[in-house]
This record gives sequence, C-alpha cells and structure tokens, in this order.
Amino acid sequence: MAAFHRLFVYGTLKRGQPNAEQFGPKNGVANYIGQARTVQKWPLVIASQCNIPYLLDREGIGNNIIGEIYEVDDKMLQHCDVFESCPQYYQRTTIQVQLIEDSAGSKVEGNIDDIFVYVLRDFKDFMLELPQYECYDSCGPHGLTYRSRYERLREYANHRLEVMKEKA
Ligand code: PCA
Repeated sequence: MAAFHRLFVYGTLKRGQPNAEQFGPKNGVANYIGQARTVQKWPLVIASQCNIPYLLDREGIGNNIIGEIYEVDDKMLQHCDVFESCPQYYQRTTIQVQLIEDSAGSKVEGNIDDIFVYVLRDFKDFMLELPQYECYDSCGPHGLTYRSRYERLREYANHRLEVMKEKA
C-alpha cells in the first residue's frame, strides 16, 4: 500500500485560494480531512511585492493559525515540494495541529497531531514586524491580493530576495 502523509496548509493551497488546484488528480492523491488549528502560536504574514503568505519558523509568536489538513500520497507530497521550491525556499517541517471541523463541515475536537507544513526559515528580520494573521485569505480586508506565478515570472523574478536572508 502506498504511504500517506498529512499536510497542514495555511496559505494559497487552501480551498478557494489561488493555488488550490495543485491538489488536483494529475499531481497525485489529496484527500481533504478538514479544518484545523495550530496548537502553538505562529507568525503568519503576507510579504513581498507578490503578496505571498508565509508561516515564519518562530514558534510562540502570533496566532493559533487556522488552515486545512490534507492526506496526500508520495506523488502529491513530491509535487508540493517542487511547487513550493522546498527546501531552497520553503522548508517542510512538522507542526502540531488539532482538527476543528471535519470534511463534512461538522465541528469536532480532534486529536493533536504532528503533521507536515511549509515554513520560511531564513527570513529577514523585518518580516516579524509585519501584520500577523490568524487565517489567510488572498482576498481579505488587508488588500494584499496574491500575484499569480505567471505575473511573477514576467515582473517579479526576484521576489524571494525580498524576504530571504542572504547566505553568509
Ligand atoms: N502555500 C503553502 C505554503 C504557503 C503557500 O502559499 C500553503 O498553503 O500552506
């Protein structure tokens, strides 16, 4: 039997967000498990000219983040790593989350689970001064609408340098 992995997504991969279609069948298997909240507080910010969401790898600061849990197969996990440019850009690590709503939309109090998440580790200091969110929505009241990859390739090729620390 193929191995399945659990992944917590908090940004553009969530349902209704700009990259949700990455979980489509051509990239592997992704089963929506439900909505979850992180057990610890984390800083979730939106940064760069491309308005990209980042969970900064600094536990204990910010909010208990609300996102979604997916069960993915090896192929989908591999695909997500490539899509998120992991490990050159985002890092895939584990995070403690608790299911709060199941896939049918019923409120639940799930077990606490350690599952995969993409974080930004080598971020510039100013990122911690940005507004911190609890639940990401590209079209939220912050007005920082995500710029698609297509736009980015043309005009914003260096958006990563805005947020990542230069290597010594
Ligand atoms: N995609 C991943 C990490 C940030 C992003 O936009 C996610 O949704 O969790």
